[in-house]
Amino acid sequence: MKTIQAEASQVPFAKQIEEIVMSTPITDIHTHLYEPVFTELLLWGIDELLTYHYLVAETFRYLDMPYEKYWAMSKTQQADLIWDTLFIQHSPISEACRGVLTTLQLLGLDVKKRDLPALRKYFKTQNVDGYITKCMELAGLKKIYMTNSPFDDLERPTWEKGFKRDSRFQACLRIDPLFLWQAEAAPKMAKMGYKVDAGAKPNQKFFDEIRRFLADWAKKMNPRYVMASIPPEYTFPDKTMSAQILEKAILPFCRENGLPLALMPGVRKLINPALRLAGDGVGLSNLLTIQHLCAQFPENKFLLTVLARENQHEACVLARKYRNLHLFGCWWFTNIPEIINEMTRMRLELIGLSITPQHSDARVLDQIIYKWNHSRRIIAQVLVDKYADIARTGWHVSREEVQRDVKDLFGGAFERFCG
Ligand code: RAT
Ligand code: ZN
Repeated sequence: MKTIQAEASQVPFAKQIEEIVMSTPITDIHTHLYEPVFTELLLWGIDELLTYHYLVAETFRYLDMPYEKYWAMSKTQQADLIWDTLFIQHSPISEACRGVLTTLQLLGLDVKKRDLPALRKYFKTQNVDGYITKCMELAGLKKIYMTNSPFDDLERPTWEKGFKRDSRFQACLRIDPLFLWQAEAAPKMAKMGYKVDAGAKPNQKFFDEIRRFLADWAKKMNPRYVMASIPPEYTFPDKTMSAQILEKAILPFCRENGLPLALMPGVRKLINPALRLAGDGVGLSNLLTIQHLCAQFPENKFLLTVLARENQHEACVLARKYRNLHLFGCWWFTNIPEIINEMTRMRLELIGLSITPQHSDARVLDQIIYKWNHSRRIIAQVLVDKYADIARTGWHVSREEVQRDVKDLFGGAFERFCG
């Protein structure tokens, strides 16, 4: 066996591992990107990069202008303001700011000139279809998973009409309003032709109707999994409508159709409503809920990413106990180098390679470039340390073995888990 250490005379150990991690194709299992048929729902280009909601929240730290004044501006004016505030008046060192710079640099643009009009000119010359391929190549992605909600009035009509699918993208069925039985769920479902009465006492017919809704949408979308983000307080089992819908409609539906249920606990929605999409916060989740679900429904598969840093260790321990649980990604506020590093080490040390360490959560196409570049670098460093630790015992890995392991981390373990 030709081990990586045996080749060390030509290329150093760390360098070889880094090269493998930087070049292995990735399945990006959670984004907010769309196939081009969804036209303006697929965001891309410099103004979208600058008005990313992560940057909107950071900009308001420096402004005293009323929130509404910002929202009344055109997209170009908003981008100008964010550029000036976060990149010119201060140095762009936050992760989201740095991300814009990495993206531009890897696209071959000169960030040093600080010339926003020139940057805009570059994006004007791109066509969407070719640009998707270009971004995917620069990020090293083989597939982009979308977030697709039947409750979204903007995307629903396209699904209802039907269209020829783009093989670069994979649908995922997002059902937050139904999962949490929010006020909008029943009227929207009724409008779509499902007999669900928000006020009535739930009976078998009611749960069957929800299953019919899920089945119809799964048929339209052919999703890889069903997904919901949930608040820290979400509890199961419980007497709530939401818990009953989960037990009697969503879980049986997922089970019978072999679809994993992806849960994203920890979000406190709109703690500052004036910030709109940028206004959500984080809270510590009660992961007993996840424990109950995994234990009570061994035939269901659960994907899990948790928002609070303080929940990550407990989530790892749960994954050690329940093989119907797969951990993925460093989600949203945890998608910063410090926490990616910590979470990736913790997961590898407690669970090994049966995890998916990252997803991009990109909302703007071009972001896949920086999100994956930054994450790959950290994952590479963690793996170098882990392989070095076992090498000290005399256990050496071959190039093929490292490639196998990295493939698992970048989609292989996920595919095997989903079946
Ligand atoms: O990270 C984000 O962009 C958030 O706004 C959320 O969309 C989150 O990722 C989610 O999927 O709920
Ligand atoms: Zn997301």
